Amino acid sequence: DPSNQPLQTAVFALGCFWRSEAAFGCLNGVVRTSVGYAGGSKPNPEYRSLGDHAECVQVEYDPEVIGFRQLLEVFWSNHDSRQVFGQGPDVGNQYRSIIFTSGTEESRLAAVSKEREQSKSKSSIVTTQIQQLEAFHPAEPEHQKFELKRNPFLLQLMGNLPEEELERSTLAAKLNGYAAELCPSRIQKQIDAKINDIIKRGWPILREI
Ligand code: MHO
Repeated sequence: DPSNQPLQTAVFALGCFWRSEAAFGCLNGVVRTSVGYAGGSKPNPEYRSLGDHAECVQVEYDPEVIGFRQLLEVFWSNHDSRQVFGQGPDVGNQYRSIIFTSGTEESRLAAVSKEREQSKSKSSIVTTQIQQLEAFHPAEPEHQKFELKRNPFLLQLMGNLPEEELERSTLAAKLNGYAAELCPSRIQKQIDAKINDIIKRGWPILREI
């Protein structure tokens, strides 16, 4: 791990989890991402029967590099929190907007950020819920790093890692965001340059960005 600090974990629901995972994966300080279900009570949720859960991303991050506050900014800027019935074409309770917290400080930061978001416009209501995280249920492998898996070129560039390695890899989290074009443009360009360089040098395997 990049520093000696223990990693911290945050979970957010903001629409389809393929996109959510991509949006957080490319941030510096994010070490691992995974998608899953949380916010409901159904035991053993699955994609086609997730019950009352929401689609979520779990973000493991290095608190020396990125903080919960910055993750909240990424949360707000990557979905429309005023949509009652989901995001765009994705309609339903499973796409609702939730900030999961652990402890009073995170709850306070979440509440402050929600008030700030609401104050930007009074003409519609921010629907985002703030909940203490109870359980995060990891989703099926085919939903993990979904955007990256749609890109055989990038998978090959990483040396076609086995599933378990792909799920735990920081590089895979980054490239998943890159594949979806959801990295901040500075990072998107950095990765472009790095990939071009690798290709020019004759296809060694990409191990880090
Ligand atoms: N409309 C999306 C939803 C996927 S998201 C993981 C689809 O292509 O099925 O819910």
